[in-house]
Amino acid sequence: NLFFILMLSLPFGGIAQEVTAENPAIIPQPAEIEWKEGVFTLPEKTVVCYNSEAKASAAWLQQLLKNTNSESFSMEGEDCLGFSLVIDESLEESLGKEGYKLNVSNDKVELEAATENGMFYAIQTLRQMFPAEIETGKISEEIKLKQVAITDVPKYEWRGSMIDISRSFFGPEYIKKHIDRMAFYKLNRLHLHLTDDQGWRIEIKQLPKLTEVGSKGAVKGGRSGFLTQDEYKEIQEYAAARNIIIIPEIDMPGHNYSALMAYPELNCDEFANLTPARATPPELYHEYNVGWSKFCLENPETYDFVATVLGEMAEITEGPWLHIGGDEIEDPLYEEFMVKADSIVRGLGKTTIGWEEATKAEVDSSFISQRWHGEVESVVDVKVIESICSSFYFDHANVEGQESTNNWCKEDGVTLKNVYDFKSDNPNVLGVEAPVWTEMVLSDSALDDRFWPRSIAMAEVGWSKTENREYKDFLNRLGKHGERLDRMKVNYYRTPEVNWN
Ligand code: TNX
Repeated sequence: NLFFILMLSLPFGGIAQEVTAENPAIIPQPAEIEWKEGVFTLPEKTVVCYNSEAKASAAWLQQLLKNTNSESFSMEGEDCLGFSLVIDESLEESLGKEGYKLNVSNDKVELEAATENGMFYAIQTLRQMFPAEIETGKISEEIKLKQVAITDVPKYEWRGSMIDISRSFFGPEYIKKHIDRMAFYKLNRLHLHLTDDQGWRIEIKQLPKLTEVGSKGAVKGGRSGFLTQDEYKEIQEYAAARNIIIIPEIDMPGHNYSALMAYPELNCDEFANLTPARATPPELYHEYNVGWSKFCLENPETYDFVATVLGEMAEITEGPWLHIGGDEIEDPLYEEFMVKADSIVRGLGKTTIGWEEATKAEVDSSFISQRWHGEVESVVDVKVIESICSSFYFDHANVEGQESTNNWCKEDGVTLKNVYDFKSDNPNVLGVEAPVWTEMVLSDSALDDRFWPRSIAMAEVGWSKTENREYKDFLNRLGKHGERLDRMKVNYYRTPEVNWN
């Protein structure tokens, strides 16, 4: 095992010489990392000491140590045996809100950060230094960690992942599993595409038909269902403990047939132009076409509906953002709608995010544009999230010819290298985010295959300095994560480019 050090006793009795194996694979690559010659041997008894700010963080470390041979407990103060955790807000100047320092020396492991979030990441890095067995059970052998000095800060503040739970429903169990995996790779934003033509997936108490009627559909072969507000809040809390903020998307004014089914008065023309609605009575939609359904924008009641939905979403959402979609729709009143919807969101005390088309309208300068094709000439100077489809549309094939993929943006698929090579020259960039649309992703294992390992490449794009990134070196480190991903039960696409361990 690469994580262990082979100890050779010299024949003439005396000092043991350490022959070090390869360094453990840390992903994403830290800003500064210096491996040392020696090791830290985990003692049979450890005392994790922490200052009062780091109390909750100590519990995370404890969770890791319980799978080792060391008997461990934690306490506030400075009587440490092996591990010390310090959270000190004055470190924010050098480490930011998410950075950390991790020092493994001869007799101790020291973790420092300005916030619980930074400390959480220090622990994730440490976790990657332990043998992969730690993911699944107790290791009974003695554990040696390589000595190292790490100072780490992220490149971008936005390192996101998006699940389309509308086309095909993925519930709390999958979402939490995804949050765990994201957190391990220091991803910090989870965008949930909650509504689309095929299904409405979030309970709105004042508009019960949205879920009574609108949640019943899905693409052919996909699951239906919805999140109750309580489930949504629980997911949000689970995510927050792992430094992940949930961004809910209510896609408007198009992509909303499921809402039109529930409340037909939101249509201008009683479904006359809507493809599936030609059936009487109208049926839920199970196909893949986009760009055909929309709210009646002349109708003032449409705005009541929008205000009610966004009002409830703002109430249950802890994060500062609401995503209002805005993609793929033609309407003479489109721009006016986006401006009004943006102001409704701001009135609720949140910041608006929308797909890049929205910036054809004079939205507020606080608006955040999520770029997917990168072709819209924005009329406002706003911050952007890069989700450029040729690099980050993970519904696309991992490799040319992969089954059950629609590769409209890039015929030969979005390869690991396409992801890794992404660079933004946009001065307003907040970071990166990869969506998986689920028109053709019907099972948990298929969704895993689309997310992994491409999300790991994106995590490094989002976290690591450009000058610290090198594709061959990344592939090498990624290969060493194979066993760990197996143990975490991730059904990742085993790209032949990587020598998986
Ligand atoms: C475009 S990207 C869409 C989605 C589809 C996706 C399929 C965007 C804002 N809209 O509605 O699911 O392509 O790749």
